[in-house]
Amino acid sequence: MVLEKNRIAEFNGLHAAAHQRKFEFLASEINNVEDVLQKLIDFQVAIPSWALGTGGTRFGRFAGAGEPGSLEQKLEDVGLLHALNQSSGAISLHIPWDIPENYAAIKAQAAQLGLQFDAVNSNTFQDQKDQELSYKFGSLQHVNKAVRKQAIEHNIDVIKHGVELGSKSLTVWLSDGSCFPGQLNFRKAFQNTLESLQEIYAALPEDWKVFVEYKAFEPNFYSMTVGDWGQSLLYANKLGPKAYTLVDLGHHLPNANIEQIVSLLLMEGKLAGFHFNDSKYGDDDLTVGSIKPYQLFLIFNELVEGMDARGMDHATDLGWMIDASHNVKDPLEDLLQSVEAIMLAYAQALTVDRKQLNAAQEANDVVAAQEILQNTFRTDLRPLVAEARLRSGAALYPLQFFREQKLREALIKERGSKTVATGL
Ligand code: AFD
Ligand code: MN
Ligand code: MN
Repeated sequence: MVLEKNRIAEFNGLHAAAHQRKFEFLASEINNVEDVLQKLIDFQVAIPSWALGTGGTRFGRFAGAGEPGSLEQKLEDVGLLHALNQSSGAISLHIPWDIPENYAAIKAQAAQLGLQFDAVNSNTFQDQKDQELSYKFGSLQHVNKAVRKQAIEHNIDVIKHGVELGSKSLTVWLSDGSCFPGQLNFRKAFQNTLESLQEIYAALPEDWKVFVEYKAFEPNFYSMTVGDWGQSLLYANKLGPKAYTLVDLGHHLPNANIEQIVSLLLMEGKLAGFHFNDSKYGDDDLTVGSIKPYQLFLIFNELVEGMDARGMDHATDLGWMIDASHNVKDPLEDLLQSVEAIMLAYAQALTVDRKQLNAAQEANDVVAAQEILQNTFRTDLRPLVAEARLRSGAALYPLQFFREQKLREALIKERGSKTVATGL
C-alpha cells in the first residue's frame, strides 16, 4: 500500500492551528530550537524486519491479520511507517528469515520508499531445515570445529547479502553459553568464539563494521559466552577497529546502570549503537519507553553529551535500531509508539542545559543537577517532535492517522487475514 502525500497534508491541515499554538509556546522556552528541530529531522531509527509480525511466547502465537507475508511486503510496511513519521528510513534484515531473491528489485523498491538497508543480522541460534550440523550446544563457541566452521560460513554469507544491498554492518548476536555448571569450559568457549569472530572479521569489507551484541541470560541460563558489555568489549578490542559493542536495552541484569555503560563505551570509541526496547522483568522486548521512560532519557542524555564531546554526527555515527516483539499489539502501531518514544527522549536530551548541568556537577550541587534533568524530563516536548515531523512532510500525529485512516484494515484487504510474517 502506498500512501498518497495529499492524505497526510489534508490530515495535518485539520490539526495545524492547534499544533501551532502549542509549538509556539514551547519554542519560546527553548534556546536553540531551530538546531534541535534539524537534529530531530535528521535522526532515523531502523526497523527490524522481524518486528513487523505479531510475536509469540513459548506458549503460543496469536497472529494478527494483514501481516507481511514476504520481504517485499515487509519493506512496504517500513515504507508506510516512514511515510507517517519520516523517522524510520531504514530496515534491518535477519538472514535467513529474509533472504532477498532479487537484489536489484529489492533495492529499487527500497529506494522508491526512501529506505536504506541497516545492519544485517546473522542467525546461529536456530537450526534451519536442511542444516547439516546442529547449534544445540552453541555455534561460534562449539567444541566441534566443523560446527564453528558452519556458523562462520553463515556469517560470511550474511555479509555477502548485505554487500549486495548496500548495508555497512553485521550484527552478531549469539545464544551460545551453557545451562548448567560444569557444562562448558569458559576459557575454551571464549577462545573458540574469539577465533570464529576473527575469521568473520577478516571477511568484512573495508568500510564495514561488526557489532557484537551481548546478553546476560536466555536461552542459556547458567552462562552466556557474550554475557555482558565487558565480555563484548573484550571481543571488540581483540578483534580490531572495525568491531564494536552493541547495547540492547533488554539484555542486562535487573537494575543495571545502562546509561553509565553507554557513557564509557562511547568514551572508548567502541559503542556500535542500540537495539531499543523496554522491559519490566527480563528481555521482554516491550515498546520503547513503555516502562522506564526516565531511564531512556538518561541514556540519551549520556549519548548526546558523549557524542558532542567526541564531535560525532548524531544521525550517522552510531547504529539506531528498534528490537522489539509484540504479542498483543498491532506491530505497526507498536513501532509508531516506539519511534515516538525515541524521538521524545532524544529531544529531551538535546534540550538539557549542559552548561548549567556541568556547573552543578563541578560544584557538587547534587540538588541542582537533579533539578536540571528532571525539569527537562517533565517538560512536554511532544509539540517539538510533531513540528519536526510536520517540516519533513510526515503526519503530525502518526498513530492517530494510522487509526483514523484505517490503514490496517486496508492492509488486511490487500493481504488477507491469514498471513504470518517470518521471525520469532
Ligand atoms: C535477540 C537479540 C538479537 C536477535 C533477536 C532475534 O536481541 O538482536 O537478533 O533477538 O529475534 O534477543
Ligand atoms: Mn537485540
Ligand atoms: Mn533481545
